[in-house]
Amino acid sequence: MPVPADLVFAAANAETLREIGSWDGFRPATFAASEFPVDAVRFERSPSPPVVLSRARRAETLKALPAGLRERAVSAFARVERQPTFLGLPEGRRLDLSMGPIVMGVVNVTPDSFSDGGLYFDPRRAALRALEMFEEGAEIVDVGGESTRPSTYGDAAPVSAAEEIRRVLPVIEAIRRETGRPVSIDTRKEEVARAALAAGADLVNDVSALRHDPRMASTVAEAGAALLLMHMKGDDPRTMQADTSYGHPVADVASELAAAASKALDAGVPADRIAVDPGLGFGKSAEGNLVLLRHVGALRSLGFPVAVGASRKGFVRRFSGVGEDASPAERLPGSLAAVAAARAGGAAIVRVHDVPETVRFLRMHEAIDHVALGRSEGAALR
Ligand code: HH2
Repeated sequence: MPVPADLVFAAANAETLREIGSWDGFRPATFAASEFPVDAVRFERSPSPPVVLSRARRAETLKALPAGLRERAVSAFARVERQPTFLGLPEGRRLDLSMGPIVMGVVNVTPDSFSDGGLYFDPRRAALRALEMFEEGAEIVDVGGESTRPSTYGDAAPVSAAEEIRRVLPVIEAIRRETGRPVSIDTRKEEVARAALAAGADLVNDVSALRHDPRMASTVAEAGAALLLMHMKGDDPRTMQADTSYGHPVADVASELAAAASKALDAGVPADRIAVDPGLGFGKSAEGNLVLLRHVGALRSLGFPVAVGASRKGFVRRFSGVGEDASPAERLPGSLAAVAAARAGGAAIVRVHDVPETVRFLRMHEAIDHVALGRSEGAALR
């Protein structure tokens, strides 16, 4: 079952429409201000410009389109509206995604990860941190044994599958002895995924989106596990920042994720066990990361839950005005702003290092969004 990468971009103002239009030479000047907000449906690998529909007049404009385009536009809109409310896990368990983004806590069992390298290299400390993250409100913990930091942080040493397994397996086993809560393995290597799944991992977070090892998809399918497909430009974290050019970051990333999802489906991973991630910082320019964050909503039109990982990354440091030598904690305000953007775009999962702060931040957003007017509870609070 192929996944078409027809994307729906919601353009709430003239500037967004102009930006989307500029990718294909579309001329938004022909639209009156009264037509906002509009939806632009961009068809991947199609020579035709994006189809732009005023939301107020969507039905009549759709009718006027040629039949082929109309069908694709209608199914693209249907996909955006029918968003997955859960991610399937082994043994019939699920991650509930219906209440806004859930938090995926990061535990790197590495000596050299860019933000927490060395902190959890000891398996007991790593497992304790994972359990603590569940207490703090994480719904899933992502355990990784290889740093994929770009060379701007100094080259990460290559890690063999055997060494990666030696690092992560005791951690997953220790977590499993204490809890059945969902655990994810962050790896590109099929051997590592296989060992982690056998030890009880529920989800494979493949930062190469199946390009590093094509056997990965069938291994995940056999285990009945979930698969998170993350976009990376190129296959090697050490060289991924060498060329960060795109036709347009959102359209290109979406079409590559759609291709990866098709491979996963072909290998037997059910659609309700697939999630996608734009891979912020993985072969993207600093501005490219911002554009992807602003258009998370468009990635949702692929029909899979979208995960976003901006936590503490270099572009967050840079745009939030934090010095290079500042501690990782100083990247928190910028990271939370990225969480807010991901949430606004409808992201289902946010991958973060600062779990309690992010959980509280999201709770506050929920409270603001869902306040029942006219009902005050108990004493006045200030
Ligand atoms: N980012 C990192 C690693 N894995 N997986 C997904 N799905 N999305 C991401 O954005 C992502 C990821 C990089 O962060 P970290 O694991 O903290 O660093 P390192 O690769 O240096 O271990």
